[in-house]
Amino acid sequence: MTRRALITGITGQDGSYLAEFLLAKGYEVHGIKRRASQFNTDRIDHIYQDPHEPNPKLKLHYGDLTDSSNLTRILSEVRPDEVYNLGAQSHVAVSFESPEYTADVDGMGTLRLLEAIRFLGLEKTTRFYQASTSELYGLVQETPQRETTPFHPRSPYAVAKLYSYWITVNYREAYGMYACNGILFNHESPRRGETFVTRKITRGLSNIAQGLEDCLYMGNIDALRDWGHARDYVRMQWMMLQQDTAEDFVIATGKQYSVREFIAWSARELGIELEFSGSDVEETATVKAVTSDRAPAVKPGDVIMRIDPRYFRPAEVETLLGDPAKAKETLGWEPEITAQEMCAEMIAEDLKIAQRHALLKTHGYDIPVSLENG
Ligand code: NDP
Ligand code: GDR
Repeated sequence: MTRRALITGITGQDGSYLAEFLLAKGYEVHGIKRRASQFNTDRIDHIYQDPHEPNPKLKLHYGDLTDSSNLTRILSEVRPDEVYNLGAQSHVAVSFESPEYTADVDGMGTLRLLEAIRFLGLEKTTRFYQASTSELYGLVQETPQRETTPFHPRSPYAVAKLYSYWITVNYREAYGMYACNGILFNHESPRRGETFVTRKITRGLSNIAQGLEDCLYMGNIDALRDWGHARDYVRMQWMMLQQDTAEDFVIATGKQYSVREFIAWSARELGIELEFSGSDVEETATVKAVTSDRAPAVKPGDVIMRIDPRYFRPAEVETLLGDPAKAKETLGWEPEITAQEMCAEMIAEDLKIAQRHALLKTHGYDIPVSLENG
């Protein structure tokens, strides 16, 4: 029998990798996408199947995590074996600007899905994955962080996700549902949203290398993160739903780097050696040497990174480092892609985009580079 999965957030970074992964395993994949005024399916266009063809394996439904009747209807039509709740307002800084909306989608949205499953009598047959986060640890109580480390969320995003974490545990305990939390540390890829720090850096420096921008403006570059690759992490999301009993798992690499280091790696991938000087809001990164033709627009002495306090957060999560021992011991999961390899892949992709824009510009077609930043 073909297994059926429903993914909320299928148009996002993880949703797109997970959909690819499940299709390759023979699943029929259903995804919830939001109505938008422009196309918003870039990340899944390559796996989209024309609904006019016989038996398409990927089906999209309009919907929203704020709309319980819509969620109930989709669930009753699809009757999935597995639900992956990846949909969220996922930007921590934005959650300080839109706390109520973030609570509605990232907190209440999870409850709406779980209740719809229960209301339809699917609680004994449909397995549920909740996209929990290392942001739950916030002001860290123990290093490295593991499944038993106490939570101390530091943003409206993390507080909303704390509700979702516990409501998932509660439905498991109260109704015997197969429901589990993946407590995922930061994971990135060339498909990462442009305003998360790694993508902002790889995209921004690639643009600078090609003469499309002058300078990258950053927030707290002392922040320390445990970065993995999204492709490795969606594999684990699926593995968590294939066990005999539902449990919660930390998914991380066990290695930690600073945002500053990620900037230096990215620059090096472009053949730019940087020197960091100054401190706090006065810190800058200056080009020391250029060693490849990937960065024709840059020369020694150029200042290509400055600090802009607008990117500081009202409450910061300074350091995160996960301990993935349980995932390794119980499920045999280990990440295959290192943070440095991921950085190289992201630069390669963003450089291609920047080179295309630069080429068009030299031929008189000046496509504005989106300056939205986060
Ligand atoms: P993205 O921001 O790339 O994707 C979020 C997805 O949620 C998009 O498809 C988005 O749709 C959708 N979405 C947003 N609001 C709603 C809504 N109101 N109703 C329905 N769908 C909505 O996130 P990631 O793929 O990086 O992350 C996936 C999940 O994992 C998120 O829940 C995130 O909070 C969590 N997480 C992510 C980590 C990471 O490092 N990436 C780490 C830990 C947890 P649209 O495309 O229309 O905007
Ligand atoms: P995070 O990711 O908040 O950890 O949440 P993000 O990449 O936004 O920030 C990581 C760290 O970098 C610092 N930083 C900046 N961040 C952004 N976005 N822009 C900047 O200019 C900048 N300068 C420094 C941040 O302050 C922070 O310390 C991500 C999201 O995917 C969540 O959905 C997920 O739950 C967590 O990862 C785990």
